[in-house]
Amino acid sequence: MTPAPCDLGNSTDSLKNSIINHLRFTLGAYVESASQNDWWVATCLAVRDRVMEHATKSRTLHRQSGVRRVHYLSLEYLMGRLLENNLRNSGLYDATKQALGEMGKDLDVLLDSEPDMGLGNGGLGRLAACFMDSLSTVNLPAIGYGIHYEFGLFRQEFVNGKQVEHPDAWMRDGSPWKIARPSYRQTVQLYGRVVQKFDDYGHPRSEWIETKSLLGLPWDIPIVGYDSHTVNVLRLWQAQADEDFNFQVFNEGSYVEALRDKAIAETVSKVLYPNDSTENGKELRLVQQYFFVACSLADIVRRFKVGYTLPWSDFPSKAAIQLNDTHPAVAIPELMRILVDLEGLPWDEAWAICQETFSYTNHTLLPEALEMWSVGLFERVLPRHLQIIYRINHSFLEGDVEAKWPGDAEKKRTLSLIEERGGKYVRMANLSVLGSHATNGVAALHTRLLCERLFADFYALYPDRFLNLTNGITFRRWLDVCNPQLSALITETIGDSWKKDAALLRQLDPYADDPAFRAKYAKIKRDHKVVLAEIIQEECGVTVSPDALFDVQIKRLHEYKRQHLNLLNIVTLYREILDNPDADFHPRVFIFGAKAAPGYFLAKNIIHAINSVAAKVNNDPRVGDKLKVVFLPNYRVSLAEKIIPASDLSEQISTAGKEASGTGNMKLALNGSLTIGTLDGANVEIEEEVGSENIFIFGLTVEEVTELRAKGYNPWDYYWANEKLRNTIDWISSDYFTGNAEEFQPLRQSLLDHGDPYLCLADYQPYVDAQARVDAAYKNQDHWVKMAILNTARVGKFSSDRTILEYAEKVWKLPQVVIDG
Ligand code: 9GP
Repeated sequence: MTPAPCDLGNSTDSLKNSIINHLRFTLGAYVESASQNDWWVATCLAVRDRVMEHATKSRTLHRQSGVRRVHYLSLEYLMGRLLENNLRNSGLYDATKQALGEMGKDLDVLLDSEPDMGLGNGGLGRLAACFMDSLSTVNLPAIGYGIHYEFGLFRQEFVNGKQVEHPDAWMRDGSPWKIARPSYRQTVQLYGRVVQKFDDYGHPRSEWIETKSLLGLPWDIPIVGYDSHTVNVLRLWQAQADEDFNFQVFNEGSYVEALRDKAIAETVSKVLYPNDSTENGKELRLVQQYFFVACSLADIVRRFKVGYTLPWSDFPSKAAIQLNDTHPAVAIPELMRILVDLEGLPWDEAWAICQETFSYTNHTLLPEALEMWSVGLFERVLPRHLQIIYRINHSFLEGDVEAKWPGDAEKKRTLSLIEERGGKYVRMANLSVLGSHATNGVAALHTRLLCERLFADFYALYPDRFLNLTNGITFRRWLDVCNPQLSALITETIGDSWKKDAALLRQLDPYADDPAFRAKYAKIKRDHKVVLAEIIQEECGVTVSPDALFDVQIKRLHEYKRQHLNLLNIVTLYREILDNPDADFHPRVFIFGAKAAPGYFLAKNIIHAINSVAAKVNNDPRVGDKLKVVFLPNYRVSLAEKIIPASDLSEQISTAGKEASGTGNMKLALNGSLTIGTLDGANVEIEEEVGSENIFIFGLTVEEVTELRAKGYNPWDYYWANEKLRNTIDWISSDYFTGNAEEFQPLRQSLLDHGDPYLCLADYQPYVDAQARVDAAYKNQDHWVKMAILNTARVGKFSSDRTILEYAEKVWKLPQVVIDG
């Protein structure tokens, strides 16, 4: 029997019906008395119903046509809120707003009540979220795989200016976006030992026995593309015990103990590690990585086997697997284990399949962020995988390395998958490069440094395997959703095709000279600043003027990102204002948003220092409105969406060579915030695009940094040579700001006694000078707005649609598959 079709139309009436039906039948609520949360859930479900149809269609068509799919493996997805994005991408925004309006509900209020899905730390996780959006938008068959963390990135609060962390229970009340898929549950093995068995023909085979097992329950989140009917899914694995209950222990009379194993198993997907540069050495982290990788690979293999009887050599033509950083690198030995131990393939054949299947993106050059696992720990958790890694390593060193550099022990030492100095460690970055057919960096400069420095020997061996794929952002969320007013102005001026082809934004270029357009553009910026001023008042209790220059640094708190360099400039300005109250200085609000890893002591000291300086400056009557400093607590995607459209100046001031790309720099430039930045990461390409006259570049280049270090960098030389700098550092580390001169000694020591590892002192004066250029430029508002417009017009290159299409063409060799409406 064919069921009667349900009304899933896009009209206002049809949406109204769906929302009411969900209120009544899914939530059991009366329309008259439903809570705000009920309305939000019912609205999400009404949208989800319409999207699921396309998700099923996409999956079916991808399966039937047998096309290659990409599987994006990432430990983090920083999705933010989904409702508005889904409404705008699917074209349901206006009808839904009206439907709710007719029922006396304000869509904006509902949108603002959605908790952020913060399953990531920063750039890497947000990039994965942008990529998911683009994959659906450009009609590529894709599945994202990750972990269903019960707690996302911690919620940050400031107590007396210091960071305090709280758990982020983002789905305490459930989430209407996720759908359980119990029929695709997987079992994962861990620990145990390996024995060798022989088959009837005397062929040896390894068996992993006496393991502990864990279940992985998949949750699917549909990913709606813009103006496309492709709906891919993000599949997140939740860890479960394979037996809910230990009956033996229960029968022995211990009810609570009987649930112990269940609780232990569930910790695996409990919480996201809150460090954006890895948590080396933690057993639970390794278990998390293997858990989600094993579930995902089993799922990919299951799909490969369903309906086909293809030879394994066809596997890469059906499945591309992208490793988002080294976090999922254990997928390489896992696929080898599946192919060799479970499927009985010869080693060399399996290895060829692996290399053809995997590709790897490197996101950092920071040595402390390059993952290494102690061999002892690895062997205990994944004994068979360690054996496989040893064998891969042996074939590699005695094969390609020996052939290229015969008898060169030093080359073998640097290229080995095992670090041997100071204990034995598995090098996940080397494993990722070796097990993949393509390794990419995320900005041109970063890729050059990968090839010249981090992976120089691999590059010498396999030059064709390296390529650059500059990062991007989705212009839907980072313009259409977060700045609908600017999006509307652009559409009114050049049409709406830019939403799918961002290069078309260049058509705005001539409008920079049009006074009427400039006035509209400037008004939109000012309106956003008024809104942000209200948020600042509410969150920080500080009154700021929307006519001040809003100077924004929003990103993770890390020494290499140099929030403390920003602070040095602020304190310098503070002194100048006190010394010279009549100086012609345009009022400025310095706005920070940043979380520090809970165990990162110096980063927390910097947050405290900024908050303490802020408290003094903001309450100093001699300063008045000229200078304000605010640190908005709990920086997250939804807060970024409010700050970015209101920003005038974007701080991208990392030490050259340290920021792989950055993506906040792209979001801010797109929204007409001019960059003050070093020649680092994607700043280099932003300058190329917007023109050097529309950006404020300063500081040491990568080459100059290397030269300076080679000469022997001594921060004391800068300290003694520059009185302003000396006064600034001494003032911060006095008792002036907190009443306790000890408070910021860690910061002072890092800048002086510990050698200033990120060269703040070397870049101090060039930075202060660049800030003076900014001040002068801002005074000519007409010209400033022109520069802002040119930033919006010229950053089309940084659309993640472009990035994803490059991955599809150059790495995954993926066809676009258009799904009919
Ligand atoms: O630090 C990089 C950042 O520069 C880049 O934009 C982002 C996305 O590629 O990745 C960050 N790296 C990490 O979060 C950890 O490797």
